[in-house]
Amino acid sequence: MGAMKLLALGAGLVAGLGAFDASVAQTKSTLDIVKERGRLRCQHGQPSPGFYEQTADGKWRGLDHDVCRAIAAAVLGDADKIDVQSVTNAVRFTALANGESDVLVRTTTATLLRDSQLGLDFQGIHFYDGQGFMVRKDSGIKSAKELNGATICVITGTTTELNLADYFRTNNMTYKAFTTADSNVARETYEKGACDANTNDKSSLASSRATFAKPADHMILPETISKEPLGPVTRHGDNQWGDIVRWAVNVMIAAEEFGITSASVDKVKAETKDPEIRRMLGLEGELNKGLGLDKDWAYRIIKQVGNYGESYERNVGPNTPINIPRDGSLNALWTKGGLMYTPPFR
Ligand SMILES: N[C@@H](CCC(=O)N[C@@H](CS)C(=O)NCC(=O)O)C(=O)O
Repeated sequence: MGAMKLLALGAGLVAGLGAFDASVAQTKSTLDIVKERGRLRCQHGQPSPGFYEQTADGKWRGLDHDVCRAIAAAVLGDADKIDVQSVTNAVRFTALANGESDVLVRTTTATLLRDSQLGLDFQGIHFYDGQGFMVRKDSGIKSAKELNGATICVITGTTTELNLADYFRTNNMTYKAFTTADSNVARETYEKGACDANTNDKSSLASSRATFAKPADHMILPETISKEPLGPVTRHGDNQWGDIVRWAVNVMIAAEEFGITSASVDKVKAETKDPEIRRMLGLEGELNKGLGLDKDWAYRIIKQVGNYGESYERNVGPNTPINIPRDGSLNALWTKGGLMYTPPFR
């Protein structure tokens, strides 16, 4: 492709950010496209351990990846039928809006601008996060308020970059930003000591720290400087697909509330008399109809992926290298003082 053509394409991509019209580009529903293709195109970013990462055999796993697995289980009957796209933060929204992926699940924060100006919709929240700072323990820094004049590693095209500016402005402090679109470069630059602090969502900091040669040499400062509600994103205008994605996540959360796991779902399905569980599992009513899915859609999510708590524990919980405690956090179930709450299955 010639340079001019590339330039034109680039300009188109940028322009597309503000003016994308999903109805023009896509006449077929995403559900039909995915079913015909037989694979779900799931967009993650550069690997972020615990959220989306590749194991030695090339398979993807993680809390965010499990959302894609849930959608694939519901729609295609098989949680493994996924093709992963891995692009940088800077182009993630354009790639989704252009139809290159069916859903974006990659530690992405719901914000007003993203929801209303990029041709996208956020489909619920599956991890409540907030931005923080990581420093080397031997720096002696104990609070973000001590970062005046610091050099800070930050990834471009993120809410992180914007919150960083807000925080220092509000606190009348200055900083030098080391910016990069590449999360690996941000991580490595901080680890080799070229930045005094690394800033990101606290979960991402925990995830990065787990990749360091000496994780115990680093600490995450106590301040949380923003709200980062992370959730899956779909194209604006395809409401049924949006419903599928949102309710796939809801099934995982509600299954935990109802005490149903991947191991127990068969027994529950055979024996339960609970009306709401019966509706969720397709034993009564027709809750599947509006989604365009068969009656076993929710059963398959629980059977093949598990409930939210199972996914949390195996991917980011205290028994993993990521080690993000859940008890007492916003990510606990609402019945345990957290924010994980779904509308009723009726
Ligand atoms: N939640 C923020 C920040 C997202 C973020 O920076 N995520 C990290 C997680 S380590 C990242 O960039 N990962 C690599 C990637 O997605 O390419 C946003 O939506 O802008």
